[in-house]
Amino acid sequence: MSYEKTEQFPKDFLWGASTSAYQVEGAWDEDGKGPSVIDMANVVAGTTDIKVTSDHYHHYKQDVKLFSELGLKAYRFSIAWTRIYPQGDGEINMKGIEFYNNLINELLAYGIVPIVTMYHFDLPYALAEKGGWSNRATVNAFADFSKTLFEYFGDRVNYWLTINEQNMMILHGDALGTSSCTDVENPLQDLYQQNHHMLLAQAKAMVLCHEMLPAAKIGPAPNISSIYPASSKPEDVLAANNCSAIRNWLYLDMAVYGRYNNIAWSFLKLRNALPDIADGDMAVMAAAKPDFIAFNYYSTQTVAASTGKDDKNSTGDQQIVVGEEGMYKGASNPNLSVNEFGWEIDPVGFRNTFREIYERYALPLIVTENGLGAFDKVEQDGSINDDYRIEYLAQHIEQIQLAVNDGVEVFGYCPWSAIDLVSTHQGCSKRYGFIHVNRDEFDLKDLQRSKKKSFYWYQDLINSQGC
Ligand code: BGP
Repeated sequence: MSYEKTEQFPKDFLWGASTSAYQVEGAWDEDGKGPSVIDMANVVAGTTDIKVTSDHYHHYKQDVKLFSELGLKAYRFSIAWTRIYPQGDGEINMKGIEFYNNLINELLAYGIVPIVTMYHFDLPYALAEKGGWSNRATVNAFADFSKTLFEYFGDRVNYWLTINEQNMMILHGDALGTSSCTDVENPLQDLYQQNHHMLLAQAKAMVLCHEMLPAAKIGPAPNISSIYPASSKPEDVLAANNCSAIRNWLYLDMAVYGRYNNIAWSFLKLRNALPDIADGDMAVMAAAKPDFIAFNYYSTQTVAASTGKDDKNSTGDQQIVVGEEGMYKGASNPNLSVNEFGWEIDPVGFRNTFREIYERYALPLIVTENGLGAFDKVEQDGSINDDYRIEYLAQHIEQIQLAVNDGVEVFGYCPWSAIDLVSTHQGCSKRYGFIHVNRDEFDLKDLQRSKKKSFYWYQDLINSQGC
């Protein structure tokens, strides 16, 4: 469907940008912060650790000032659970509360709306040592943590995201450093038990949020991609349907409708991997109602019919499909180009993804990640001409506008990332930001901030309301 005249973005559209705590803050053990699973994970050879990252913890005032210059209407960031509860539960670390109070106040002083992710991969290590998400006690620890966030920040934060990319943590835990408990008898069952506990924790947080903060809005934040069949063979189409269920709808069907997706459930049953569901769990899931759906999108994915055991080939990358025997296997899409890291680029697929989510759930949507990782080059005069990033973002924003014309309710766009930070497993040379941070993989240099070409481009775009 093409339109002769496209509708404008809504006036109050939240033009934003994103980061996450462990990737941007640094100060990994300062002011009482406890270690998270990410802090304790092995660093990928040849890449930096995450002790300093972009040192946003000490530069937040300067960074927020730059965000304001950029024209951001919203800033999506995460709260490090271990700054608030160094051990995951127990005593609150008031220094952690102070940091986020300061950050939120700074944002509000510039008129920037804070959008807070409660948990972005960084489970407290102390909880992981007690079984992590396999242990039901973590559900209550998360619910208590969420209550504390609502108590301390709920007077100023109106947008809450529960868990970042729960689906990627389940499907790509190795790549993200979030896997745990692999030495159990039935690893797949354990994985989906963890998944069940996270879904329950999310549901409890949504219920609490609505009880405690009637004016606030809360939603899940999975990574959602339209899944294409590798060909029009019915078996490939079926495989795409399987993959959508296991990768996408399992998470959103539970968040929105409070029920397990039937295809995902049948898959788990077949594999003897059904989670134990305690009395009352499904009632909590059913009572929890998100106000919106946030989703991260980098590309679509393509799959073909399964050909057996070898389907499950992990590439150690969260954007590449890991196959499931009997269900689907990853395939490349010859119609798409790829970025420097092999991620396919599919702006039209973005529009498809919007349509699919909205048709299925009819809830307002916000994009909480989308962007291009690249090796940026600083020129002699200090400029960074990231035209490739501008092109990527422009093509994707055009498709959001078309989705809006298709009748999809979209209220915000927060590309990844506001400022350069450390990638999930590829160090800090893979950059995403509008703002450059002067450091290398192993040389912290002066961490000076500078504006890339994309900074000025996004500034203009926000000024002209996306035109
Ligand atoms: C998402 C994560 C982010 C971010 C992004 C880019 O999966 O939510 O934390 O890192 O992917 O991925 P990467 O850093 O691997 O390039």
